Amino acid sequence: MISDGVGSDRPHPDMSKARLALGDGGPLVVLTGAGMSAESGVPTFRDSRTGLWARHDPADLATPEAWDRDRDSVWAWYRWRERLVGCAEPNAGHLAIARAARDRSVTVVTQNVDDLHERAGSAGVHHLHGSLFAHRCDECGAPMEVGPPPADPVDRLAPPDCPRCGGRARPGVVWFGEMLPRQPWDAAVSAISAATAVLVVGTSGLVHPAASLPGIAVDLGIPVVEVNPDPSGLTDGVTVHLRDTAAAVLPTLLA
Ligand code: BV8
Ligand code: ZN
Repeated sequence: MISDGVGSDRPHPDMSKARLALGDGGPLVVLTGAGMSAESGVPTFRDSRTGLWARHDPADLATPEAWDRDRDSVWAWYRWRERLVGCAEPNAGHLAIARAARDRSVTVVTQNVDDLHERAGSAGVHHLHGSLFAHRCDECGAPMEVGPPPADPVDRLAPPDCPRCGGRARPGVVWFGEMLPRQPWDAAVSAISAATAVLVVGTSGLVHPAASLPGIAVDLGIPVVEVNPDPSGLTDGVTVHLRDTAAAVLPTLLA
């Protein structure tokens, strides 16, 4: 559907081309970015700032430098994001991706650190940039239970101590300047190499190395369909660009 603001349900002019490109049977890889969760109310990295987000630039805070400089602010920001995601629900796009796995092999590879794909029913999700809910000790690396985030946003909060070594908890995400974990990356590359189609949803294509994944498919001659209301760094190279939002088009695209 074209989300032209008047609720029209005219099929998207490129929908049949996109459905043809995805085919109807072979293994599908779905690569998602922050735009996938936008319609669940989770802000993207580059859209207008709201709430606590207003005072923080994610690209600045999601770094080891910010963590070394002001650990309590960074920890508070991540706990606020956990709370925000905990109050969010998977949107129609997440649900459509989960449903598609009933009829074909679907591998979800996400840059997102939320759990909305899992809560929509997708299994085996590969998190290239880690997870908001995988806290670990900054010293010995042991997974840590840190309890629920505070009910109200706070500007500063001290991360708890590791019961094993006395180190401090850190968020289980990959910061800018940190290497990606091998397992999800290798899984993503091998899934793409074996795919008959790749669907890219809600990413600006600016963050590497994740942004290089669709290019692997393009180089292999595998059709790539992009869903994004705006052009991205990937758009020039994809087979079809559906200029619309995830929740608006995925239920039809993957039906
Ligand atoms: C690495 C977890 C090797 C944290 C994230 C200089 C020094 C060091 C590194 C670099 C450097 N220069 C470049 C680099 C590499 C760097 C990088 O790519 N930087 C960019 C900014 C230039 N990458 C790294 O550092 C990576 N590691 O390279 O290691 C290395 C090591 C040392 C030195 C050199 C190299 C690690 C990157 C991982 C960072 N962590 N997340 C956290 O969440 O707090 S990345 C973060 O950005 C999120 O995961 C997010 O998903 C991701 C990418 O953003 P997008 O998902 O694309 O989101 P964005 O907001 O940008 O776009 C949203 C899109 O959705 C838009 O296009 C919009 O139009 C669309 N949209 C909006 N609404 C909807 C929609 N689409 C559909 N439906 C809608 N409703
Ligand atoms: Zn420890």
